[in-house]
Amino acid sequence: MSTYDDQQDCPAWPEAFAERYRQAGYWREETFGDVLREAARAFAEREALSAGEQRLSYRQLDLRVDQLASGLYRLGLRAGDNVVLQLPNSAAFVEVCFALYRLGVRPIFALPAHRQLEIGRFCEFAQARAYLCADQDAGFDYRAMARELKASNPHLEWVIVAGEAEEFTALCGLYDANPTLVLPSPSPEAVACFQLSGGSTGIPKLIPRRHQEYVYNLRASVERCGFTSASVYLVVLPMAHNFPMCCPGFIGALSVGGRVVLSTSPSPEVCFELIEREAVTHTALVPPLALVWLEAAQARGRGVPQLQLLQVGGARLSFEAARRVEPVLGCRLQQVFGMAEGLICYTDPQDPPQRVLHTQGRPLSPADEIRVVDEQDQPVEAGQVGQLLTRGPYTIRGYYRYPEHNAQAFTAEGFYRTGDRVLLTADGYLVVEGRDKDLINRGGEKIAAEEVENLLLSHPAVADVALVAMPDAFLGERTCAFVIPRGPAPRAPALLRHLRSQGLAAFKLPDRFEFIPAFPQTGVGKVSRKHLREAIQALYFGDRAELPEGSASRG
Ligand code: OOB
Repeated sequence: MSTYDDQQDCPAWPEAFAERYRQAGYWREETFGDVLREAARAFAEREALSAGEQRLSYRQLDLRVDQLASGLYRLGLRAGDNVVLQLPNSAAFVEVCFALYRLGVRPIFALPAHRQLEIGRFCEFAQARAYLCADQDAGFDYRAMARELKASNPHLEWVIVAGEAEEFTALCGLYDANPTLVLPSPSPEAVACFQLSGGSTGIPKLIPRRHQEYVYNLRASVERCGFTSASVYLVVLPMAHNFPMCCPGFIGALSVGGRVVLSTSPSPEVCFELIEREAVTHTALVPPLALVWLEAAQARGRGVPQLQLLQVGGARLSFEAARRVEPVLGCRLQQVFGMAEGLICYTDPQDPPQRVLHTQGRPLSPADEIRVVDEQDQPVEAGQVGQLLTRGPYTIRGYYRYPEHNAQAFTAEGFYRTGDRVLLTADGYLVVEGRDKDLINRGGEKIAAEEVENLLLSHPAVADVALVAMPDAFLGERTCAFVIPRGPAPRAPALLRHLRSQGLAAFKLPDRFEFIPAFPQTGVGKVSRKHLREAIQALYFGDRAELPEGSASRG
């Protein structure tokens, strides 16, 4: 029963590990489709979801999911097909997500901010048969993008649109009134979906998450975070992301009969009102949003005491901000250090303040294996900072269709090289100290330096470029592109136009450009990103002496 039929594309756990995880009761014969079905049986008439005016009971949600699964099957989608899903936070997202889970059709969870370049790559790389999007959102028309995608991706058979579909397939027309088809359920071992890796080198790194391990991630998170049928979870972050989806997120709340409330905006004005009106008990934010909420609560002289637990993760939360959460917002703080590849660490709601404020939590599962190592993969001394390697019952063993990268990203023993620099405390908590990977964490949004560099290099006036992080009080990090011009320095707006015209998501556009004649080098002649980071840091703190002439910022 442990045959992974897609092992070639999606490396899975060796049988000895799979057996261990099953024996321990971590992996059960359960899919996401079953999770909703079970909740719908137990909590039929309770409210499952509220999105604006729309309210759905568990029974209604479960039925709509079946109706949609039936319609998607009728359309021609089959188990094992890949589709790119790009919807804003909405009831439609929840229904599509579970309908695909029930069918065994595998969504690639794109973010609403992704544009032509990213979506095109996902479609092409995964040979997606369908692209599911909104008509428009936040001033962007996804149908216009879909037209170009369709023209350049021969595998893309359907564009399914929530809202005004124009020439495409309307999502609302796919709900079969009488879903009589008995659809085959996917195996619990099958890939449920693809999460996205923060980094991308041009080839998207898709993270295959399988039903039983991801459901384990979900159920264990529910337990650790104390979600019950009385919990009310507010979705603020894009719901396609692992954090608000399964840690424990909206699916966690639904799995135990809780209520899910969707917000149309992450702003404190909108969210505070929802928290008060809907008696929200749990939500999840990235650090910059937590800062905005703190400022707003302070200004109005009132927190949101209905909230029992505020989860903050995705990037490092400063001690100063962490310290203010409880007194200013009136709720408990939980730090969450996680990654779409698997490992999730939480501080415990019951932990003493020192742990909650100073650490990023301890691993979710007793079977999570943690190693903190030096450059030679040797364990560092206890309490020292090193690179974090991890292996466990819900951490992937490889990316989708990427064997050459997997050989570097995982050790021979199957440990994932997280690229994070951490310290492990004597009581098993992790403190995130920094990062080794060439990835910039812009307030929780991850940007692979190489991806942006490659696009800038294709501009005729750019001879060479290095993208580095510069410190930022609000986002933690912003991006600075150091450019060696070919001839006279180009202007920053021209470079930004060049990036936009290639369809790059806006959050990846450099915040600042610096034009320099040459890069500082390391001992072996490589570009010293460390020196560049130091140079921009010096500028940031007002010391211009170290920087060469000629700079311009995105403004
Ligand atoms: C979450 O997932 P990803 O895949 O978007 O990003 C993972 C990376 C980590 O490797 C680390 O570099 C950084 O984001 N990170 C943190 C952090 N949480 C994530 N760095 C410092 N402190 C933290 N608390 O970001 C994610 C997935 C599930 C739950 C929460 C976050």
